[in-house]
Amino acid sequence: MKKLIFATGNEGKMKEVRMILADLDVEVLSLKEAGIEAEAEENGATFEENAKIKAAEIMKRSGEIVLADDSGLEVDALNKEPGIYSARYMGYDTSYHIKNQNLIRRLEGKTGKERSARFVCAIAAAFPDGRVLTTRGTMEGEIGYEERGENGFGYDPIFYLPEYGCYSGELPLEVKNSLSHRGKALRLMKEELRKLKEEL
Ligand code: ITT
Repeated sequence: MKKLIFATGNEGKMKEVRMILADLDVEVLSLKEAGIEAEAEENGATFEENAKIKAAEIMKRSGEIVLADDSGLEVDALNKEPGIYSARYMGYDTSYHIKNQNLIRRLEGKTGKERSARFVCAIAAAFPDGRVLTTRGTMEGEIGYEERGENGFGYDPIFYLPEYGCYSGELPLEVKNSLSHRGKALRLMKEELRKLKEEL
């Protein structure tokens, strides 16, 4: 295995992924770098299904080993919304400031554990011989009362980590990667890839 494609159009994810996979000794290409434009339609019912759909579609088109992530925010008091619809919540083109303010408003009157939430990430790897692997990671926290921090992307500014006394948007990238749903899922996948490395 000399190279792999990470199938995302999300620059925030790509930055995290590059750092986490840096020690795998494999060239990690974004879709853009691989010269692939369109993305697969994410019509699965779970994070894993969507990650598999994305990875398999791009693997078919490129013939390379492809990793994809499907991730999102589950808010317990909102029946795990926005969940697999996190990117689509209130519309793809709606700013995260508006999405974040909306979630804060929907939790008005709730305190402490009633604000519990988690980030979930499923990573799928699709191989040219048809094999597909998936891993999952989560990061537990609470929806905060305001937006804080300039780091990260998406819902990071409202994701409060009680154990650390700060918001995900305030974490430097290395620290977020060491705690995050994506960091956990991707490190598990990295171990799987290491086992297969000689074979591929
Ligand atoms: P790709 O499908 O191209 O990878 P996307 O942004 O559409 O990019 P997803 O379908 O996996 O990705 O949607 C995940 C959404 O969940 C993402 O856009 C954020 O809104 C949110 N999200 C996931 N991980 C996050 C993180 O680490 N920090 C903040 N928000 C996150």
